[in-house]
Amino acid sequence: MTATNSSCPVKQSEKALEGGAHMIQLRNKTASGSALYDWAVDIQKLCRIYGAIFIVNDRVDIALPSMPTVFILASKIFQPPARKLLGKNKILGMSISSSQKLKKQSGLDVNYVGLGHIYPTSSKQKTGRPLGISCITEVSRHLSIPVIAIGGITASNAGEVVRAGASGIAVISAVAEAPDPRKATSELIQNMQSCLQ
Ligand code: TZP
Repeated sequence: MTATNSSCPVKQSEKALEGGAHMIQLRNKTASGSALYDWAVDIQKLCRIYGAIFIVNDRVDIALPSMPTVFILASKIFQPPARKLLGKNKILGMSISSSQKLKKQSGLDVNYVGLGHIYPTSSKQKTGRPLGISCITEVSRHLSIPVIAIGGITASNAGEVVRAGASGIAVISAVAEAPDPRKATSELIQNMQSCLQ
């Protein structure tokens, strides 16, 4: 999964999709609702062309109503209220920043968990100590839903992340800051896949 928070998220998404990204997450905490909505419409069109999944971070209002298959990564909106808002055909993910927090969630009614940050990252403003890959193994052992590893993931550590039990990775810097985002995406995917063979 590639997350995009750049000033031109549509172009960035297109490059990542060309490189083989399976999911695009629109993650922007400052843009206006109308800008976000326009980006969401354009990125979702691209995702349809490439057969990829489109996720909107937290913003249920943007993800609704004209986007029937949008997936949501929710860190603040929790089920069941979020579930009601989203309707039946939406898929809900939840961000988890430690295995302790996971244990506190009773009746976890989400479709996947975003776990991070695994390594040091500059993409999150408030970051404590990185969780490290052992946390991926611990959390994925407790869950029967996919665990998506987040934070500081690069082509050189993507393999160990997958070997530790992650079903996928979510990346910003390694793609957005790469000289060639398409190539960077495809290297990340290759390195993950070679660890699964
Ligand atoms: N959500 C999706 S990716 C991400 C978050 C919070 C952080 C990505 O960190 P990095 O180190 O830029 O890949």
